[in-house]
Amino acid sequence: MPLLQSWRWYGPNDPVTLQDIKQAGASGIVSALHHMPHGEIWPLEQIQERKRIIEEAGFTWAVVESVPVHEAIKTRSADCGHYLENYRQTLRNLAACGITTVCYNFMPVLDWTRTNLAYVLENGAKALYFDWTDLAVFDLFILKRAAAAQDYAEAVVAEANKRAETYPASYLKQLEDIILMGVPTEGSITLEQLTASIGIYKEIGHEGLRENLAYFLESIMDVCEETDINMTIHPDDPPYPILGLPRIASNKADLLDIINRVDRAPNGICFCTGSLGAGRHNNAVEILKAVGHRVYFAHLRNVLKDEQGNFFESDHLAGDVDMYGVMRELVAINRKREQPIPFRPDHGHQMLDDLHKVTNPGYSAIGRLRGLAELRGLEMGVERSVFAV
Ligand code: DNO
Repeated sequence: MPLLQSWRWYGPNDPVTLQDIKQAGASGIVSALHHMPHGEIWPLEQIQERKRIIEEAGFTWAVVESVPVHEAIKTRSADCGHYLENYRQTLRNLAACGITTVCYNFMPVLDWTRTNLAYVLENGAKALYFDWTDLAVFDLFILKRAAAAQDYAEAVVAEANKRAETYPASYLKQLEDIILMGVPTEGSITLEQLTASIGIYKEIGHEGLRENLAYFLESIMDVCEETDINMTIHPDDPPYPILGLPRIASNKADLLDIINRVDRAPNGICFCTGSLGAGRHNNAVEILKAVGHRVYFAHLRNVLKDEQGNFFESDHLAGDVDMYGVMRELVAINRKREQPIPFRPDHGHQMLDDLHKVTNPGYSAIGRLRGLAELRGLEMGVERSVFAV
């Protein structure tokens, strides 16, 4: 039984159509009701309708990515109980439709963060890029967070000072928009909201956030067990605290803490090689070996870091992540499963014809098609050579 080759589809408004995905050769769809405001119950009829569209096109809806966790739950504020009940009901509604793998993250306020969405590679394709100095420019000169300078190396602060003087206003505005951007179609936040949240999370702290995650998981595990839902937490991207916000899913120790603190089978992991790979001390293969028994979903992509830890998203098979090693381990884990583990080529370069199109950052068709093709070939090679199938 091979891994389930999957593809993220943002729904009927996605410029990449289900027919495009057919041509790319995926068979599982990763989708969400992105139009639903965070925290609201996903109505059964809307889930059924999305499922119908996906299945009529010949796919299975393999994973929901994501059912977002409302900030009231992450911060365990007064209305946390209300949002937990909503979350449980959304899970029940998904399970009633037979969708039982759910991805989520517990990153405070911001989801994944980049500083450049169109970093031009030598071959002319465009990639997503993260630069600590540009983050510092945002932090020091746009957000103007108190004592932000303490969080960066001196050389980074010095360079950020220089850049802030030379960057045109339009570039600074673009940087602001990129950092404040959430998931496309789910909306951005404002500088004021970000500043207020940073204050709240300062009180909560690292250990407090870990406890809030455990509380969330404890609150939903009964429903998961009753309905056969597996939850998969997405690692922090990048895997570091940023802008003074705590991060608790950044490395092997964090992931082990998450699965051991609430030691129940549905408490699983979305193994994202690109997010983890951006961490200086993270070895993706070693992490997969440690937590593989709880991996129910995988995002496969690669990154290339420089000495400062800045990184761009490189070709799927070429970068700091040993993709061969990851695939070998993933195939070994999958061979012991009753259901295939879905994986998707996570992000791809904007390339060829897509350079002339407006696409969701990271989610244009051709770059992901290339990634999927490479990963599919790698999987077959591993299967045939290592496991002699
Ligand atoms: C970025 C994605 C993330 C991911 C969420 C999961 O491309 O991998 O936005 O969907 O963090 O909740």
